[in-house]
Amino acid sequence: MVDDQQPLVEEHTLDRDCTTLSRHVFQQLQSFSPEAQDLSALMNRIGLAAKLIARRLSRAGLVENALGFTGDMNIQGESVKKMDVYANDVFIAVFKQSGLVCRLASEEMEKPYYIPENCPIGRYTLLYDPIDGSSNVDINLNVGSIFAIRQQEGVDNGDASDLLQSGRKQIAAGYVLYGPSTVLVYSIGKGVHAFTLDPSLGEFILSSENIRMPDHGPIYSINEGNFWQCKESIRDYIRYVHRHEGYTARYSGALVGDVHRILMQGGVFLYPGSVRKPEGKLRLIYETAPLAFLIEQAGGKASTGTHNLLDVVPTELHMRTPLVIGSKEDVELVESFIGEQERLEEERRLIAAQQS
Ligand code: AHM
Ligand code: MG
Repeated sequence: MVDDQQPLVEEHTLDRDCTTLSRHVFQQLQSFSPEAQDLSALMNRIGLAAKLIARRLSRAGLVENALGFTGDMNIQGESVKKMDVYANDVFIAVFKQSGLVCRLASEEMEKPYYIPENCPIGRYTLLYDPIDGSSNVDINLNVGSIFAIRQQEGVDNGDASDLLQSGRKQIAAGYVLYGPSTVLVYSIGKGVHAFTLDPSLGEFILSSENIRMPDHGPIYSINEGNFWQCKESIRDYIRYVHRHEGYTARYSGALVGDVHRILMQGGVFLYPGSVRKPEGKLRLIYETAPLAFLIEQAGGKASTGTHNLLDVVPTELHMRTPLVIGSKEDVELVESFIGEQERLEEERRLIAAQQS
């Protein structure tokens, strides 16, 4: 009896070990169509970028020029770290000569980067934040990469204007979390799946399939150091969770880590607008929209506080949005504090941005 079952156990283990990223995409699409081939190859390349970045992070304290600042500022006016530049270049390098991606747009580049030799055939654009939470890099805490894939629409005369569309145009999105292990979470609009890098194989292997997040969780994740810069509505929300049992705070300084916790355990992450900066800090196209796509796919919700985040149409590549993301009930609780008045203010702000 036991002997009879033995091969089954091994079969199961082998099957799991063979469920690599590219195979999983084919399984999801149930075809070897050109679209499935493209998406599988795209995910495979993103996986390669993640492995290269994970390798450098794991040895950062031992190699020259891995840690610290470059001395430059990026388009956001933030000091650039050496690891930001390395990771940005890794994504470009893995997509060169891929024949898949014509344009890449990232937090670290003012304008999209074109790979002209791919453009006649490669109709995809990669949007990415190469190192999210880079303040954690020099102290060996978790960081991430965020990515989204969009299909190019129409002719691009060099202004990439077709990128200025809502997050609903994303065909795939995800993130890589560089923590105690390296985890890649992705969705192509068919659920959310997590892969763990098996260093002995050098492969991302499926570790959780069809992740569904709870409708409510105990975590609230916000930089409370900004309490007095927050609008009164957000201060009221923070007071509410302080006064009610069942809430606990977690904030790592890296969005990917905080959102991953919420994806797995439920709760809410907020980076709201402040009185002085109503647009908040996080960028729409390569930070908040990809995460919103993923969290919706897992049964959660993402909002600016007043509007569904996936409906926001960017007015420029590096546009920022406030973010409230996580379990449905917890996001709706935050929204209930924000209310009608701020919803109207937000609408006026978006219309003004579109007209300017
Ligand atoms: P980065 O991509 O430049 O690292 O900025 C984004 C990060 C997020 O990962 C994190 O949630 C947030 O900025 C932290 O900001 P703050 O230090 O203001 O709380
Ligand atoms: Mg970031």
